Amino acid sequence: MDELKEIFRQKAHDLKEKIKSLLKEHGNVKIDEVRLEQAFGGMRGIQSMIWETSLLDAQEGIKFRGYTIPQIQSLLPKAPDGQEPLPEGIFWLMLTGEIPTATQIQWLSDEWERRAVIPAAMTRALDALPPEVHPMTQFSIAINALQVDSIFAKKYDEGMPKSDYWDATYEDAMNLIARIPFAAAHIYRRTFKNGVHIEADRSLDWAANYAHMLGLEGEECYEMMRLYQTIHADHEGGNASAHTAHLVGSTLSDVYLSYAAAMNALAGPLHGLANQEVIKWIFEMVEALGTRQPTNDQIAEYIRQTLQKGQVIPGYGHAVLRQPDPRFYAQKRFSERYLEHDDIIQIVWKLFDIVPPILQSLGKVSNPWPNVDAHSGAMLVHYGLNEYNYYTVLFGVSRSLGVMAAQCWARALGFPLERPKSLTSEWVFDFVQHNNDHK
Ligand code: CMX
Repeated sequence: MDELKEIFRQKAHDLKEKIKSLLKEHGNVKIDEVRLEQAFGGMRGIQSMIWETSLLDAQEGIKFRGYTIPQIQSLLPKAPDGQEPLPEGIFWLMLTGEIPTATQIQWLSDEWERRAVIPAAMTRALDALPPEVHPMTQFSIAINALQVDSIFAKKYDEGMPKSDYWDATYEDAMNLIARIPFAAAHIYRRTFKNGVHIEADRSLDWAANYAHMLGLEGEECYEMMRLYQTIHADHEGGNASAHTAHLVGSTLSDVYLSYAAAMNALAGPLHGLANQEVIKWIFEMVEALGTRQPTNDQIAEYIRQTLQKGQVIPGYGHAVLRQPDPRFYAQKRFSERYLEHDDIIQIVWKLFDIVPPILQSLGKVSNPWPNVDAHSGAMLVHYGLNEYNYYTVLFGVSRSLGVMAAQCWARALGFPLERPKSLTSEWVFDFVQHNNDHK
């Protein structure tokens, strides 16, 4: 058994035992109560699911196994001469709770490279699609096509015992992560580069090789991709994509099916698609104003016009966060180092000053601050990745790391089929009436 799998196996075994005795002694403890407005309001904030890999704090932002974004940037192994964390490290951390060594990360990088065998079913499925199909739709189809190689599905069919579910899930998760950049790069090149594909450079790490296969070259691009893939990896379990994976996985669908479902959720404009919406909106503004160097007053006026049209300002607001997203700051710091003089980056920074007070003045926006999507597009454009309807795929590739680590945990802890109770409005009216009558 490889070292990563053995560490995970041991930790999962120990935690499973602890949870068993916890539930035996304290299974009736209340950890939350549900208000009517939450039931009608997208179940916001209801504490009702377990997700091991990360936890979101409204003020401090995402913490991966207790480590903030600046901490993981400083602690996780980096490429030689690099300053940004390697995404291999965030996966190791999420799966084991331990900061890996450089040697462990080199092994993981090599292991993913070894597992990156692409089934012909995937390329055939993609190449049958017209190129105008949205890249996220192509991505979802590609992931479903990769499912042909699911070890879990095959072994389940052969009568695998429950005690082996975690093992087959780990194998699938590792294969999926290894293969997903190839699927994503294939989509980009077939859609936007006339099907001229770029051979993998197997000497590169996972993120750098993905950048390379897209056609983004050079150490600075690779560093950007390492950062991008690390910070988008996970955002606790309640967000739409992670929660979808959790729900679908709970039916014992294999990780390919649950991750494909997650990507369909990520493709919505209130979730992952916001990253393409941000840059689209910025470019529309630049065109409407006739300048790439608008003044603050021009930008403020354009924001008001967007709001008057009944539209949201993409990249701003969040269902949980109540401070600027630390992932926004991580990208800002990167851009201050490399991209300070880029006009579009300058606009992103101006928006950071101008949007929040305007949203605050509406009196209804819970969080006027930028989220992760507010910054990423400007960096991608700088490095030549201008096709913004591809951006959510980049986000999705990164999300595979969190979703796969979480699926391994869900299987190892033996989480059951998810099945919350729903109600009708009529039931609710009757319930409230009944409560009033008995006051
Ligand atoms: N621009 C304009 N209005 C906004 C807004 C924004 N950026 N963010 C919130 N609001 C509005 C909401 O539309 C809502 O208005 P109504 O009551 O008229 O419907 C009101 O403020 C209250 O909403 P909220 O409690 O602040 O926000 P929610 O938790 O309901 O929604 C989110 C959160 C992210 C969907 C919302 O802020 C939004 O639409 N932002 C823009 C899209 C975006 O950037 N999404 C990416 C989020 C990150 C991710 O999940 O990937």
